[in-house]
Amino acid sequence: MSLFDAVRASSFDRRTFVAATAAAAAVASLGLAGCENKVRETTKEEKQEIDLEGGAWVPFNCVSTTCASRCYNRAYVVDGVIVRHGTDNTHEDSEDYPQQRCCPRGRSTRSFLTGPDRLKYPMKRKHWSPGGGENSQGELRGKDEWERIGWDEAIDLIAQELTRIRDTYGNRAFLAMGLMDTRLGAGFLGSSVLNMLGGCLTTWGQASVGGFSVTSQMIRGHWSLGASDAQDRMALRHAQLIVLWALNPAWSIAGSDIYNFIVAKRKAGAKVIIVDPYFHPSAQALADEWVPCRPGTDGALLEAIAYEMITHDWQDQDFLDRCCVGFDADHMPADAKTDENFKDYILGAYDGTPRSPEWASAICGASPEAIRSLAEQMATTKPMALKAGQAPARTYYGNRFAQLFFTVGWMTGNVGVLGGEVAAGAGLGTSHFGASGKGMVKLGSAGYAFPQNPVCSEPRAAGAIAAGKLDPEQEYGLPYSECYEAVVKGEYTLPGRNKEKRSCDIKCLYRDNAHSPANQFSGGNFVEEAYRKVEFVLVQDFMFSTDARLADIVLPVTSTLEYDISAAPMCPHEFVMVGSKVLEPYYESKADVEIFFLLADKFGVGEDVVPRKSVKQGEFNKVASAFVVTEDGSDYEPLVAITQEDLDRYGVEGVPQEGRVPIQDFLAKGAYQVERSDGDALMNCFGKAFRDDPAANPVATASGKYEIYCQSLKDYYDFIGFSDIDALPKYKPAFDGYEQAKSDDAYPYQLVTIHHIRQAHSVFSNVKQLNEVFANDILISEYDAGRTGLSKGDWVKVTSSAASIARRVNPIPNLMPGVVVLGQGNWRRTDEATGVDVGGNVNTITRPLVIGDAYQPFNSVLVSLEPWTGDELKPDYLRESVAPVSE
Ligand SMILES: Nc1nc2c(c(=O)[nH]1)N[C@H]1C(S)=C(S)[C@@H](COP(=O)(O)OP(=O)(O)OC[C@H]3O[C@@H](n4cnc5c(=O)[nH]c(N)nc54)[C@H](O)[C@@H]3O)O[C@H]1N2
Ligand SMILES: Nc1nc2c(c(=O)[nH]1)N[C@H]1C(S)=C(S)[C@@H](COP(=O)(O)OP(=O)(O)OC[C@H]3O[C@@H](n4cnc5c(=O)[nH]c(N)nc54)[C@H](O)[C@@H]3O)O[C@H]1N2
Ligand SMILES: [Mo]
Repeated sequence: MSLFDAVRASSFDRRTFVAATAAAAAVASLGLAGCENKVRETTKEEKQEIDLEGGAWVPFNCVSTTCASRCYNRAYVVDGVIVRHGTDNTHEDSEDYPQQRCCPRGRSTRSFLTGPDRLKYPMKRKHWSPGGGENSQGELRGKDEWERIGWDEAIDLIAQELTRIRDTYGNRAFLAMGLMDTRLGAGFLGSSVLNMLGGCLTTWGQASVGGFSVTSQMIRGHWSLGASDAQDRMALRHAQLIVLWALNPAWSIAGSDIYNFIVAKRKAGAKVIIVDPYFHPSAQALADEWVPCRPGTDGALLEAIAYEMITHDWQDQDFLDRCCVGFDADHMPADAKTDENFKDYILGAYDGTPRSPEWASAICGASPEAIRSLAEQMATTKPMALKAGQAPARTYYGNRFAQLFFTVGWMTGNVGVLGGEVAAGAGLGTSHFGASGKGMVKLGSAGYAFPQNPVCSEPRAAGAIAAGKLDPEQEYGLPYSECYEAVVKGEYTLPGRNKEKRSCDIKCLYRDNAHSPANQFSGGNFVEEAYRKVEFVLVQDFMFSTDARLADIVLPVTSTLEYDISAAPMCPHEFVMVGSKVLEPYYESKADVEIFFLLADKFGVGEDVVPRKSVKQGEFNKVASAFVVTEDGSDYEPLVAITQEDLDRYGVEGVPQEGRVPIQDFLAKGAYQVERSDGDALMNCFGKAFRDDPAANPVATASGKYEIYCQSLKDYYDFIGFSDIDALPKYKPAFDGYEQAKSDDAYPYQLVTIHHIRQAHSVFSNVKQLNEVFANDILISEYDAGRTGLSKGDWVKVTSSAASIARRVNPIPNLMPGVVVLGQGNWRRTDEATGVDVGGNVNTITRPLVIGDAYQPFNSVLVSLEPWTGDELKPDYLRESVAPVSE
């Protein structure tokens, strides 16, 4: 059996695919006329080719693991040195078949990977030695000096210390930090290394899509991660109105997705309305109208839109009657425990407060006229694409926002119609993870085998969250947002037990994956104390990152540019990439999986448990088992053809196979992109079958319909017990929300923590030229700046109820008063004397709240701003690296 066949047997379900293509065929048969293809200006790439001599262009995969884009990058390499960056020129550019051009971060890869923060050697903190107790000198973490050590010594020390900790305290003394291991291609993992020793505690929850996940699962039978919600990018061209609700694709999907909106607007003349407290760069490029809305108050705005629709009888009553439950008294679900319905709630039947535009305006800040106009346009322009980013779901009541967003979307009836959509999680892309339907081209699996975690495991938690089935009898570990507080306090909150706590005594923090929890989880003000409390900290990274800085041993890892072949994790819908070696492994770096095998050898774990495999073989396997959709959309075929000569040439094991393109061509080009055209057989119209015949095509909810009134959601939240929700969508003032800001002088501003163009979370945030061009300053309205005497470039202390950070201010005219905006991901740098984070990491001031289904309320934070009176601070691009220097 070839690798392709093996993967094919396990990785996609043919039946779903056939159903999806049937829907696609139905759409295609509508006879949509393909529009003329306009060609963008070509780049200066060809000229660059001429200018450069003595080297070669090599395609590579962006080093960012969690960016929503996956763009085509290439480097001109002379004698192992990158001398020029380039992007996709593998084919002519057109709207239907666009080049996958990279963003400024990808183009800064050379500076990033060979900059001063890059780790070169295994390092040990000078005053740490194994054995625990006094030997740890834990209070020096983050302040100590570093010593270069050899790999043998590093592996010995790690193995010795891990074994001691397990034997002395048991496996629950280990905490594996991070999210999932994308780099190893193994799905969710606590720690591959600790699992070999019998397992560890891990962290769990929702780091990305906030309250969308469980709510979406319960009310519409679908887990929302963008991937399954958004329409095909071709369908977007049929929208007459596009509403971007908290969506800034020019920054969050910078590589190419913003282009889809530009094309959609140009092709169909779609009008674009932005709902956001910030008139962001995408708004500046796309917007016809901006409806400002205070953070976390979207629910009030949505209720007023519903009110306008109901009072004008604009709702799609047919869709509501046939496909939804709970809208009105005549369509209540059988399991409802109250007889409240949405329509009467909105009209004020239950509390005497009609949700009028005037009522909402006082909360959300948009004028009643703007709300009326938005409601009318959303209700009467058809088809409409209503797309929400995740940010409003990353608020305290992100779950309630999710309910209201879908409900109002469904009221407009834009489900299962070409050009219409009600899509959540769109911050993760439209053409990328975003498009509904099946992946058109996908890389396969590396085929590594990792031991399971017997103590607790993220897969169980992830599966349970996705299914809305957390089980209090299961051990899931520490909720993300309180993970560091829990280490400090020795207890963590359990789901389904009335916030009952379980004790933990963590002695070892371990990070062998490509995530940066010390930087990225809320409740970051507990990080230092947590790290200093334990006996041993190990971090694997290519940078001297926030967590690496607090470790006892750091192991330097190779980036994917240093792999012989690197098959990109998480590729887009129509496009896969494969990089070749651009750089030799940086100094003494090793790939994560090589480190895993070194420790497996040390622990004496046999090939039967952990079969060894070279990085090259693993990456090759992903390519060999890649598949691509057949032209008529009815099936898949292997992407690459492989001959015995190829196997010999690459020095890998495998079986020759037929395929769409010779593997050598694929590797040389570095990419494969499915050619698309409007109305092609690959176009999928999400929700069409359900809309046409909901009885025959029920969704996976209790009633089989979309549940505006959702009893199971309410029951589930009551059972988890972290925070509340109602069965009916209802706006409620949030903890640390606008209503509190209004009445509490101590913290008058609402802080929004966005995904900034200069960085992909913590990655790239240390690149000087990106910092200079795209300074991540705290944005404040000109009105508030003027009122409080702040000018551009002034340093301020930003304080929440948790802690303080320092940043420069940038007053702008295009932001709501009362709101401040700061890009997340800056590397924490706590000033030991004052405790203020002068690195400006937003998660130093987000709080460790365990809410909802353990999602993190990153965007419900109230802060004060005061002029900085401490020592003089330098802007990021002038700061020196604090990485240890060792030659
Ligand atoms: N450059 C870059 N791109 C990225 C990433 C990155 O780190 N850097 N990360 C990727 C990942 S993993 C993800 S999950 C996505 C995230 O994608 P998103 O969650 O969509 O991105 P954000 O920038 O957090 O928020 C988008 C907009 O929401 C607005 N907003 C915030 N809170 C509210 C609110 O309560 N109501 C309203 N109406 N608007 C609000 C903000 O002002 C901002 O303009 O981005 C992906 N793309
Ligand atoms: N306040 C606030 N916080 C947020 C968000 C927000 O909107 N606001 N957004 C949240 C979201 S949406 C997400 S998805 C999370 C993302 O959070 P994370 O995924 O934790 O963030 P990254 O910064 O991508 O972490 C990547 C780390 O891995 C390292 N690394 C990269 N490649 C490799 C490799 O091959 N091997 C190893 N060992 N290390 C590698 C990088 O140097 C970096 O330290 O952040 C969340 N945090
Ligand atoms: Mo995310």
